[in-house]
Amino acid sequence: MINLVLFGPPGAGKGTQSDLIVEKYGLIHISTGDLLRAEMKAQTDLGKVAAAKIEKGELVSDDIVIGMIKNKLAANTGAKGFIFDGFPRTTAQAEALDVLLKELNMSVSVMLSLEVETPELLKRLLERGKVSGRADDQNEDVIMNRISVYNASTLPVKEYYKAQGKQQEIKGVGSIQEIFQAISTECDKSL
Ligand code: B4P
Repeated sequence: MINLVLFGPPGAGKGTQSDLIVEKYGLIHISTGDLLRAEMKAQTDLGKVAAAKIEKGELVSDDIVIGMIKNKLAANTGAKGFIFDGFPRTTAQAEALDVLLKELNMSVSVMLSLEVETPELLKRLLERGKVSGRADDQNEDVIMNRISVYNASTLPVKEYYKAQGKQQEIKGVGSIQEIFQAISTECDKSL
């Protein structure tokens, strides 16, 4: 059983690396960004609330995302483990994840933090915006706000896992395979 938190600023490569990790380790991938975009596409009430935040580059409320995680965990009992992509993004979310996992006799195994500087993040997201159709990737002001929100509200999550001795930094610049190799080395230690 391995429960991995994949952490990093917007555009650090979380989604990209998650796909490779799922393929190698057979974990269940939970991306709060993907879950929120699915709600937006289906135009649910939750999706409409999320869209108002995401369009501005702000975080969706803790209650909403914690509820989504709870549902995903309940729907996947018997999994070999989970990869949490883009969650937790606040200390309150990190605390809630610990409680939810404890109820299931599980815990976070390791938190891997992808390290990438702001100019590279901006470049990657604007590039993705040209092909993804994601409105939040097409506007430089929105991207910069996402990075500011990351620095103010999400970076403290690193300290939360550091205090638990679970945080590991991974250089997020280089080829996708090189970065995956570094991630695999850390995952193997937790197996
Ligand atoms: P997310 O979907 O999590 O989006 P993201 O952090 O912006 O980026 P993502 O993780 O998908 O990008 P990646 O690094 O893989 O969140 C979207 C929004 O939803 C948030 O802004 C927030 O409003 C809301 N939300 C989500 N979770 C929430 C939570 N827990 N609480 C509150 N709100 C929440 O890749 C980026 C690009 O870089 C790709 O195009 C990729 O091809 C490229 N790339 C990857 N690796 C590369 C490499 N090594 N070299 C060059 N390019 C690379």
